[in-house]
Amino acid sequence: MQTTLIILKPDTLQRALAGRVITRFEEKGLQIVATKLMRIPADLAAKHYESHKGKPFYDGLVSFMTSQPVLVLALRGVNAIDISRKMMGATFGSKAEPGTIRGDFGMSNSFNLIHGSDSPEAAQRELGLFFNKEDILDYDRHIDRWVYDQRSGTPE
Ligand code: 3AN
Repeated sequence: MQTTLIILKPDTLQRALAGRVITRFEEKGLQIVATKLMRIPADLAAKHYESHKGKPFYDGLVSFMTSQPVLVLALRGVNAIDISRKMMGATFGSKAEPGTIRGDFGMSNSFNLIHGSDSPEAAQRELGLFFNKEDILDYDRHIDRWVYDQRSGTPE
C-alpha cells in the first residue's frame, strides 16, 4: 500500500470541481485517509516547491498556490502514486490526454488543477509537510474486499 499527497489547487475550488475530482479517485478505488481545507502559507509553499526555486515559473506558481484555499488529501491504495499521477495527466492542461483530470477539466498551463506526489520519497516528504501523523487515519473500508482481490492474503 502507498499513500500519496494530492492537492486540489485554487482553480479546482474556484471552479467548483472539487467534488468531481474526488469522485474520480473514489470511483477508481483509492481510499481517502486525510483531508485538509487550507490556505497555504507562503513558507509552506516555498518548502513544497523548493526543487523549482529559481525556475521562471516559480514566483507565479507560489503566488497562485497561496492565492486562495486548496483542498489537501492523502489517498491510499496499491500503487497509489503512479495510479493517481496517470489519472491527473500531463502537467499542462493544453497537452493532457482526454480522460485525465487535467485533460478533461483544464485549458491552462499554469492553472493545472491538481498536484500529486511523483515518487515514494516525494510522497513521504510532502505528507510530512501538510499533515501530522495523527491526521492520517488507518481504517478498514467495507468495499476493499471487492476493490482488490485479497484471496491470497495480499491485495491484488
Ligand atoms: P507536475 O505537477 O505534473 O508533477 P512538475 O512537478 O514538473 O509538474 O511542476 C510542478 C508544478 O509547477 C506544476 N504542477 C505546474 O503547476 C508548475 N509548472 C511546471 N512547469 C511549468 C511551466 N513551464 N509554466 C508554468 N507552470 C509550470
